[in-house]
Amino acid sequence: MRVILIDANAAARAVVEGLLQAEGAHVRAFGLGQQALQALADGERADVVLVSRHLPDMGALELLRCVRALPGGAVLPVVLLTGDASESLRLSALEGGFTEVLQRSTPDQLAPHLCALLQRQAKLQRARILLVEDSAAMAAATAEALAPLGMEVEHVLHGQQALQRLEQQAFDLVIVDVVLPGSLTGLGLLSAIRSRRDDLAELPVLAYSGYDERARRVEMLRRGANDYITKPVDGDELRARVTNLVRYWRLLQQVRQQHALLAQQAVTDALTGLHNRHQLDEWGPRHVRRAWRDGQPLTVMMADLDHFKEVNDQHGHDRGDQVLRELAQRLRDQVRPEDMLVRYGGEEFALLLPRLGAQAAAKHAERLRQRVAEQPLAGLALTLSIGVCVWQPPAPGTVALPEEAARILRALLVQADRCLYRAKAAGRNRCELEVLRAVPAL
Ligand code: GH3
Ligand code: MG
Ligand code: MG
Ligand code: MG
Repeated sequence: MRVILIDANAAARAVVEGLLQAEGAHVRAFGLGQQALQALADGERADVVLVSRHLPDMGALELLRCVRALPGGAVLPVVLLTGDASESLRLSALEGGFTEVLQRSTPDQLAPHLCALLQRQAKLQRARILLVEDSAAMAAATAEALAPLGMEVEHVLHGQQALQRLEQQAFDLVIVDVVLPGSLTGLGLLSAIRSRRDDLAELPVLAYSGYDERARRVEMLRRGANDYITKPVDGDELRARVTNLVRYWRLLQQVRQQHALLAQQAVTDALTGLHNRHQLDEWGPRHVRRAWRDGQPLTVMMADLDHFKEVNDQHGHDRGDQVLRELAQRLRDQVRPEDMLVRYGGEEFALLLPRLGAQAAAKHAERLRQRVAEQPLAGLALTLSIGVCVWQPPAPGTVALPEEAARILRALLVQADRCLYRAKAAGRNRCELEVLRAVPAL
C-alpha cells in the first residue's frame, strides 16, 4: 500500500508514518499540501492520500479538489485524518467528497481501516456495468458520468443483445433504458432477468428513463428494478446509486459464497474430507430408491479398524488422526465415482456401492481389507474388519417413499454392522457377508 501523508505537525506525522510503515505500507510524508500535489503531478504513485484537517497552505477540502483535478485523481481515495470525533464533521467531510474520515485518537486502528477501505475500493473498481441504451449520445454521457468510479462500462443497444452478453460474461449491474427499440423493451429485459432460475435473477438493475412518469417508474420498481433514475442523469446521483447497487451485489455474492461453504462443511468430515453422516442421510436413501426402481443390488459395507484404540494409546492422538487420514485416502482410491464413502464414526467407515452382486461385493470387500493389511498406515501395521450387507430388492419398479427408503437404509446399515461384529468376534482382519432378498424389517 502506497500512502501519501500530509500533516503540518511533524510529531503527529512521524507517529502515523511509523504506524503505517510497521504494517508494511510505503509512506511519503509532507508538511504542505502543495508539496504533495506537486509530487502527485510529477507522477508519484499512491493508493491513498491521508490528509489532516488544517494545513498551513490550504484547507483539506481545497486539497481534495486539487487531487480530484489531477489525472487519475478522480478515483484516488482521499481520507481525512482528524482528532474531532463528531458525527457532524464526519458527515460534512463525506458530503464534501472525502472517501473516509479516520480518527487520530485510535492510531492502532489506522492501518487496518485503511486496508479495509482499499480492499472495498479495489473491489468496486473491478465492477462491470452493462449499459443498455439505444441513444449513442445518452450512452456516452452516462459512461462519462460513471468514469470517476473507475468501473468498466460496456454499452449495448438493445435488450436482446443485453441478454446475450449476460450469458457470456459476469456483470455487477445492469443500467437499462426503459424505452428500447426491438422486441425487448426495458421492462421486458427486466422481466427476463428476474425470471431466471440462477443467481442472475438477483442481479441489480438500475432503470432510467427520460420520462419521469410516475406510472412507468412504479411499474419498473414493481417488476423488480432495484432503483430508478431520471434522464438527463445527474452525475453525483448516478454514481451514488450505482455504487450502492454494486456494493449490494457484492455483499449478496459474499453471503452466497459463505452459504455454499457452510453447506459444504456441514456434510464433510473435517479430518478426512470424506462425506459425513449428514450427507449419508441426504444421499443414502436415493441409492436405495434407485436400486429398488432398477431392481439392482445395493451393497452396504461397514469397515472398522482393528484395535485402533491402541494406536492412540501407544502413539498418541495425532498419529491416530494421521492413520485415519491415510486410511480414508486408501479407501477413496478403491471406490468408483458412483459409490458413496462416508466417515461413519471415529474409525468406522460406511460404503454404499450400487449394482454389486454378492460375489462382486465379497471380492471388493476382500480387496479393501487386503489393501489395508498389506501396507502400513502412517507407518503402523494395521488391519480392517468389514461387515457387508448385499441387498437384492424384491422386484423392480416399486419406488419407495423417501421415509421408506431412509428406513431401509438404516436396516441395511444395522445388518452390515452385525456382520462387522461377527468379523470382529471371529478374530478381526476379515470380511463377513450377508445377502438380503426382502424389504428388511427394522
Ligand atoms: P476393535 O478392533 O474392536 O474395533 O477395537 P478398537 O480399539 O478399534 O475400537 P474401540 O471402539 O474400542 O476404539 C476406537 C477408538 O477410536 C477410541 C477412540 O478414542 C478412537 N477415535 C475415535 N475417533 C477418533 C479420531 O478422530 N482420532 C483419533 N486419533 N482417534 C479416534
Ligand atoms: Mg431509449
Ligand atoms: Mg475399531
Ligand atoms: Mg469402532
